[in-house]
Amino acid sequence: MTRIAIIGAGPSGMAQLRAFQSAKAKGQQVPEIVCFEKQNDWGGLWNYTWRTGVDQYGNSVHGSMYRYLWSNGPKEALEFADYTFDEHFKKPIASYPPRAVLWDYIKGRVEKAGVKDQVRFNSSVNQVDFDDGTQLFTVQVCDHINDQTYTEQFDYVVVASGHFSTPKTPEYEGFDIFNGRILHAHDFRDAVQFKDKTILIVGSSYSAEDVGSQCYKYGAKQIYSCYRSQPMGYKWPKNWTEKHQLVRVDENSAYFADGTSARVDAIILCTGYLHHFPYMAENLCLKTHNCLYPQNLYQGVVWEQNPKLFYLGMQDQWYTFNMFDAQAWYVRDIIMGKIVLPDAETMQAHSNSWHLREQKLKNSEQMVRFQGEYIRQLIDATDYPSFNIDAVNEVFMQWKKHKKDNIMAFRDKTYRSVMTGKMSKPHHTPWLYALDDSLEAYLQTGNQEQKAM
Ligand code: FAD
Ligand code: NA7
Repeated sequence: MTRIAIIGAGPSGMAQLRAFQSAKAKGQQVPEIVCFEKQNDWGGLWNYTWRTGVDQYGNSVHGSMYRYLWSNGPKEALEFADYTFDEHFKKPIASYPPRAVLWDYIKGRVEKAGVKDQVRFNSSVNQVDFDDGTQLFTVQVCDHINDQTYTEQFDYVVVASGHFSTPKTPEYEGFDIFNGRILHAHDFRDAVQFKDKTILIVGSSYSAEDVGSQCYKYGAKQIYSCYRSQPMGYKWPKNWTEKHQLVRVDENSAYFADGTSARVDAIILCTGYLHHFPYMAENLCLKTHNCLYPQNLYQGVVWEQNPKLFYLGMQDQWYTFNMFDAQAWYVRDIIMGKIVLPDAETMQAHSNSWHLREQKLKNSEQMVRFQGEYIRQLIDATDYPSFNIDAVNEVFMQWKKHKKDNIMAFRDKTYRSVMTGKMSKPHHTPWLYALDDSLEAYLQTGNQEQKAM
């Protein structure tokens, strides 16, 4: 029987499991699937861990999410087309759920599908090689429960190990003598630790914006953020100042390109992540940065040099869960022979044309529409339930506007579900005052007066 290895049981790996299960539910013969997950549960980044550095087995900690993380985009933009929020929660919920609520949602679909027995938890993939003679992949795995390493062979490999876990950490002059704490966003876990502190955020993208906002919400005294290329440019609260590029630090202060300086207690590097696949043989290893159309991946998923290998979710992400679905259904249909791939030259020409188009995108609106179009053509090729991509693009446009209007209140806005046509309900407590991020607190009804910790 054809065997498939999926590496990682985060949202992308879970989408792949669900894609095959949906074909099986329609009476189709599906291959044998083994999903390897190094953590002890599924959900990927959404499966929160307090750990930083290395985990209990000596592996690098995968988690980059923190306590109090709420969705940074509306749930209406990421909703599964085959499993709506209404189906899962049985009641309307607001548009920006906390991490635990989204984790519950993504787990709900695959629990319903009954695919958990295909996942080997506490199992890290250490090495993947391909044999040209046998046309098989050899996957070496460490089973951490039994502390044993073994190998198995597979016809296809789907890499779904994410790309927001290996921090990109620039070095600035003086970091080695700075008296305060320096950490990367990957190791940021609890904003309460920065209460009454003056912090410097380096970077100007999603992590910078959200880690800074968390610290503001939980009582940081003063926030400075500094940018390399573009300021974030939101209307920040009075105690948040955006600075030019960081030049150097000394024992207690940071110095910026515009000649100003500031005393700071801690520096949080929100400087992005590396695509890092240390377990892949060199000729199978994707090398890219955080962009919308990584090179060498036909249709954003097929490893052109060996189309038995696939990568899911490697793009920079406006769209997330439903994009992983579109990709997973597409990969499933290649493996099941329903989609026939063109020759290598045609695949490369196709990828290059998308790559060149990406270079010409000028603003976030064009980027959203570009990613929407990419997803649309994947969905059109499979039986994944079709949905109105233009309407989702418009949800993103509203979201951008709401952030521009008020960066500390955009999470109080509501949006219409493209999947059900229903408007979401406002949350019982404005985001800024909702200090408990638990699923229970979020789902309870009535206005909650929550006290700062
Ligand atoms: P991941 O979620 O990273 O899952 C990969 C899985 O692979 C993990 O379970 C990991 O343990 C496993 N794995 C890795 N290496 C191995 C190995 N060698 N062997 C076995 N298993 C392995 N998206 C949104 O839609 N909304 C948000 O609000 C949002 N906020 C975010 C906030 C932060 C701080 C970050 C970092 C990302 C955020 N994202 C958000 C984007 C996020 O990337 C996606 O939502 C999603 O988690 C990606 O799913 P994935 O399965 O591709 O990767
Ligand atoms: P991103 O979106 O890749 O952004 C990285 C940011 O870091 C971006 O502003 C970069 O500025 C900045 N950067 C990178 N290197 C440096 C150096 N050397 N000095 C200063 N600034 C630097 O990563 P995020 O972590 O924000 O977001 C990743 C995901 O996490 C995202 O999907 C969210 O949902 C959460 P640049 O513009 O390149 O000059």
